[in-house]
Amino acid sequence: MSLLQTAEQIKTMQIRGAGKIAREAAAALRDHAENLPEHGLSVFFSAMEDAADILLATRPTAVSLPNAVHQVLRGLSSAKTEEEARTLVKNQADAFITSSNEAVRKIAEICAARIKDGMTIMTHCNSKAALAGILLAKEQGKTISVIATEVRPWNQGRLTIQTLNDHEIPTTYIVDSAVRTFMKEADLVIVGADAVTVKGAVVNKIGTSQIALAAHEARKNVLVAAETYKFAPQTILGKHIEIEERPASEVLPDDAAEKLPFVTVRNPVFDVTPARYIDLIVTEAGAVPPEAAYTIMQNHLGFDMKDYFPEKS
Ligand code: RUB
Repeated sequence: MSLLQTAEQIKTMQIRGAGKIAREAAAALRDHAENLPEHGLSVFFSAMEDAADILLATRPTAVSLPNAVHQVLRGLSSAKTEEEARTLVKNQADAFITSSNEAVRKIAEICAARIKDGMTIMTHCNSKAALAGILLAKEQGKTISVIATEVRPWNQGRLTIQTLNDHEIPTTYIVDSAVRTFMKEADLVIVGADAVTVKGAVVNKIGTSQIALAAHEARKNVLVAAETYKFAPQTILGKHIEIEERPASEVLPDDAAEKLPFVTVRNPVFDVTPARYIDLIVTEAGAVPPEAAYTIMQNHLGFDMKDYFPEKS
């Protein structure tokens, strides 16, 4: 698949979920670098910079995307030959993909250790990291059940219930507005993340903050499964995470909307859950309270685009 095809698939959500977006973007940069004709180092640099820009323009919220691009292109400007530059991109992309998959595996172990026999877990959207923990708990022989939400308007919950069903995990499927009603039946909430801010706030699929609020009210723990590359270092300097707003037609078809001239449909697809409604963020480096977000950023992430494109400061 070409880089443009990958970008299009991210934009149209055929490739979705923050971790997968990051891994596919890394692979796209690697393949793009491999396939670029030899035209000299500066042409290679600017072609890779354009490629990064195309990927970064696809969806604005998941910081796994800029963090992956950053990790794949880090140090590129110091390459002395085109061959060296190409090899660097390939090695860093492969390393990112391997460590990303390994991170999900480690997160699964930590989450599974917190899932006790007999527990019911509520989850939202379709997070590979969150699901990995649930699947591992089942693999470990624990008797568990899940409450999974529908996730309007894209119905990512269907993907989640398919996976849970494939693993023979008893699952209750509910509409998003039923989470408070069902919270009393849950023992634990596990969700994924698209971004974690320096203050430990978690940006995830719209509706996550309501679930966290209902969990807080019912005194149920909320775990967020988030690889370290979901942490957003740009928030240290006060930059906000942009919340993607998708087309109104995803919520109400155009022909219905046309008949309702006084109605405006809004479709933000992520929301922000403040740190005080989150008990633990489970990363591959360990489970940490949300207040430790800065430490995770310091120890696990570089900081700025200018590291690899100095002129772009
Ligand atoms: C997906 C979503 C997921 C996170 C984490 O939103 O909000 O919870 O991306 O997923 P969308 P993962 O469907 O709009 O991309 O744990 O797989 O990275």
